[in-house]
Amino acid sequence: MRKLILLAVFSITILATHAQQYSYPMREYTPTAENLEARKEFQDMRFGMFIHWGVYSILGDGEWVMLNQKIPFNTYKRLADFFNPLEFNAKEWVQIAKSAGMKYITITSRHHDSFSMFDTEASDYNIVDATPYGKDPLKELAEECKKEGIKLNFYYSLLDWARDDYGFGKKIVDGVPEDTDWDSYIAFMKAQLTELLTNYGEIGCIWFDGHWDRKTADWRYDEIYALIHELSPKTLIANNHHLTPIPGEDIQTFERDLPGENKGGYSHGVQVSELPLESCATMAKFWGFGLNDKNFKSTEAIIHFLVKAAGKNGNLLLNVGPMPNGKIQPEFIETLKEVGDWTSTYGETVYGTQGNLISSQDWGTITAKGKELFVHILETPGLPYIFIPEFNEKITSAYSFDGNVKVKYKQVEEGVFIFTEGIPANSVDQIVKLTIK
Ligand code: FHN
Repeated sequence: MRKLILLAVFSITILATHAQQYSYPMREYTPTAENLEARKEFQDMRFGMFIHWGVYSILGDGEWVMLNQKIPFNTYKRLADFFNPLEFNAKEWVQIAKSAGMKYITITSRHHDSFSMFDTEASDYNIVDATPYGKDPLKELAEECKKEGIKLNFYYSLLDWARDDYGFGKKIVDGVPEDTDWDSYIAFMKAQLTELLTNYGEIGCIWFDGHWDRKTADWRYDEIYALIHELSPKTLIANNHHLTPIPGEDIQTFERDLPGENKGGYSHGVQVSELPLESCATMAKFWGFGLNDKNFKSTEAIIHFLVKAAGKNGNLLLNVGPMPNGKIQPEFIETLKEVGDWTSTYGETVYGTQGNLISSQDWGTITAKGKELFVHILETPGLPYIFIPEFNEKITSAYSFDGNVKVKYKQVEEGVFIFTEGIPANSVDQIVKLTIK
């Protein structure tokens, strides 16, 4: 009996954790026509570059180094004195992203360590005022992105490990951290967001992170989201809070996971919404530069992630953590070049496509553009065919991706068999083009 009661309590706790949502009133949100248009553009892009860059890169131990190595902020903040990324070249970064087939860049404007990577009046702890570098790399990046037709988005941390008005670690009472000036912190964020949305041209998205540090706080999203949508109606709002979206948001994020999955452990009980979806992932272990981080993902793994995300109607935001000198490490450049070789040939099977045609299959997934379907065979099944379950559309033709080989198929009530014999070998992704009626 005792066991049963414990089990019941445990299950209720789990359910309660799963069901945890933002519990403060939010204004009703009706996106404008231009916002809806921007969402569509965002979805069509499918592939973006995430950039985690800050003073932490100097220590080469990821972006959480201050907390992980228990470095007091007063010591940590001196890193700014040696941050002089003279080799930063926005042109180079944008070319790396572009030639990988990435269509947008999302860069950390301020991470949890409180350091602003842009010229801001709201805090002295920023790259222009506190470093020997003394320049604003986001300005350069914004100009270069505009020139090259790459959308620029800003990551913005809600969590701040250093500011008194945030009061990291303080208890939350009635939505507010004890003994802090929460109003001042909210005003600070609004001031920075206003700068980010007025000084850098058109910004595709503000990508919030850190909510999970204070699940019961009143983040005043009603005010913050309204400010963003008023200042720039086209700018989309994403919040990596690991919850089902809150009214006012335009994108749903999934960290180290595909939509609807929870392999990364951040998406417990999260419902997949109707909003544009985006999965973010690292190329090694850390987001910020890791000198000894050799857990590199293979080119194939990255392509599979991109294809599977598209198959679930989502984007992939793939991260690089540039080095303290401003360069992207050669291992990442090499892999991204290989990814670019793939996207330059097969990109049309992910950009501007629709997903969610079938449930996840061991062999791969399907993406679609109108009446044209791309069957991505990512794992060869060891059988002369793959089976697409619950597929009732009438197929009128089936060809290998290059159009040279007619592919055999058989439609039955339960789905369709695609016979793989004769399809050109491709160890990464064998693509079959189906046309449906
Ligand atoms: O703590 C951050 C982490 O440093 C990184 O920025 C990732 C990116 O999704 N988000 C947080 C963890 O959820």
